[in-house]
Amino acid sequence: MRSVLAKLLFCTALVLLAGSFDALAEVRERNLYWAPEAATVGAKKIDTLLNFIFYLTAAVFVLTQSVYIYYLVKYRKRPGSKAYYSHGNNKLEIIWTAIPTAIFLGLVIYSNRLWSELHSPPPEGSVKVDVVSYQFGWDMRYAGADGQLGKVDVRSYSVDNKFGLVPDDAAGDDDFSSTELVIPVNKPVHIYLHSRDVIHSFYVPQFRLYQAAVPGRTIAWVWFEPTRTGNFELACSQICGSGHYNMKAPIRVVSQEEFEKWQAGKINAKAEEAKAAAAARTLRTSTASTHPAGDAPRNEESKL
Ligand SMILES: [Cu+2]
Repeated sequence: MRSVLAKLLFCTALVLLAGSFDALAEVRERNLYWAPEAATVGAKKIDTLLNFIFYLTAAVFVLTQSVYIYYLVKYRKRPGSKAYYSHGNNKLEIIWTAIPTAIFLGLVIYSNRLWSELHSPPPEGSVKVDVVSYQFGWDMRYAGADGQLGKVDVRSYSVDNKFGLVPDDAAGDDDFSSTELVIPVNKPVHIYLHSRDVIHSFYVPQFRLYQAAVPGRTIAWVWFEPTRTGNFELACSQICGSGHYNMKAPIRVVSQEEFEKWQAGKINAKAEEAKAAAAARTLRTSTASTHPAGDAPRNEESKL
């Protein structure tokens, strides 16, 4: 008994300790014993369904158990009382079969409609983000000034090409990257999910979103619309190796103005970077043409 108590105390301490490290994401101060507060349009719809099922099940549980306990006490064994043999009641049987059937059918139809709504094509004008998972982190890629994400191919992945951009596609030249997922509020966000190595999973509890990232595939059906600004955490929820516990990235849902400001800053930085790279290339070419042999001083030395 004492060892069970010690184990329970140890587990509670662990949970409390894990909770206190929650520095990046939204800190939960209320609603601690329920799901975290929903933060997307789809999440709210999922909650409506989940809450309905929960309260219905709870009501049925309380009702059936109360009736059970009542009859258990009422017809307990007492001296002189005789057992009564019942052979059932067809009318009652039909009623208590028909009601659950109708409820289950309703739930099937409603949840199927919700599923297809959440998996419908993303609306026009969604913010497109390429999210690449790897052991053990996340890289995000956004379209540059042209508003177009460059094409990617799994065969193009390399140390210098972490998104697997296809070199011939000019649309990818101005794409910029980020290690945090910054998105505007009240606007649909379309995720293109990739993995560079093993299976990972895109999981945001407040978005009620869980989608595996499979190497070699582009998962293009994930989209959502954030309903409130705040800091959240993108955490991998597929055990993917020794560093899995720490595979996370910050998510910032910001106002449209703040998003545009951040985007403009990133686009400018990318343009500056491209300019510096072009200047370095020109310098290299001119140096090479001045010293066609490539390594002039040593050549002169060897002549001596
Ligand atoms: Cu992972």
